[in-house]
Amino acid sequence: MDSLILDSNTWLLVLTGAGVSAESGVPTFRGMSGLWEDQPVEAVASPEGFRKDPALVWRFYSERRKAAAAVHPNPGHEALVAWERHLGDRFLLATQNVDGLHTRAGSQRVVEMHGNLFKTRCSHCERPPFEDATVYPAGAVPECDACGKLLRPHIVWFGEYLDPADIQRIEDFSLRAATSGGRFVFLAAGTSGAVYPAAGIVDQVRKAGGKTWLVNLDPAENSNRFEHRIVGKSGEVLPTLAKLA
Ligand code: BJW
Ligand code: ZN
Repeated sequence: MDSLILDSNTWLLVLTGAGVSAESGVPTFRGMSGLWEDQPVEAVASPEGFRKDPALVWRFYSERRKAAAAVHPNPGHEALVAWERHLGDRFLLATQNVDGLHTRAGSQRVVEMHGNLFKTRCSHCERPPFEDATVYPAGAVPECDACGKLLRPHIVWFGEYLDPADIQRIEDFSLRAATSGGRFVFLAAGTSGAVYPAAGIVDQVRKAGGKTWLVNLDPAENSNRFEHRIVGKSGEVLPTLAKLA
């Protein structure tokens, strides 16, 4: 297996997906065949789904809050913490995962591109997102203290824009990495490469002259765009992949 050298010249951007949390016991989207209770995930993870049946959407997210609160980070999460300690500001972790496990493991330089399961925001007013681990009872839909309209999970659903500040952070890091005179490396782990804009980062990094690595259990939809591909579980591969120099 090739080794990933992380030395004082290296800038590392990591992208993680649901596969990285799989060994903690969080089901992946592909693993669920894109279904929840026999309906497509889009029915409960889209603005249309929320407009149609907000109680159903809150039941989906309440169940996932409960499940995510009961699991723990795995060796894959821990390896990323060690890499970050070694590289400091030359490290950035962009995650599509909303379970908060990277932060719980100790990662600090994290961009949660698709939001966070343990945050809620108003569907209507400008009240900022707030911490909320409440598991709402079936049928309940919480309302905003400020405007009385419906609260919603702080999640980026299909067809919604990612927070421009999050995109900017990834782009700024990539620009600094590419112009640093050092070695720019991108590693994606546990992601099917099917959802954009995350699945397109590999192309941007290659254009900027970066090296690209993929660690995934199955072939990803964008596999052939990576130079180095390692098939395996992130909790087994990541802890031994890097040589910290
Ligand atoms: C292991 C493992 C182990 C298992 N170790 N590996 C460009 C082209 C085409 C379409 C678009 C485009 N740009 C935007 C779009 C539209 C859309 C999109 O991408 N659609 C595609 C389906 C084609 N994107 C959007 O709507 C995004 N918004 C946007 O771009 O706004 C502007 C815009 C709007 C409309 C049109 C055009 C532009 C928003 C995307 C938000 C995604 N949200 C979700 C659901 C909500 C979160 C939640 O409730 O949790 O986020 S979708 C779902 O997929 C979730 C995930 O974060 C995301 C990615 O999934 P991920 O992480 O890759 O998981 P899986 O399950 O798919 O794969 C797991 C992988 O791990 C597998 O490969 C396994 O093999 C592997 N694995 N165990 C290592 N132990
Ligand atoms: Zn409000």
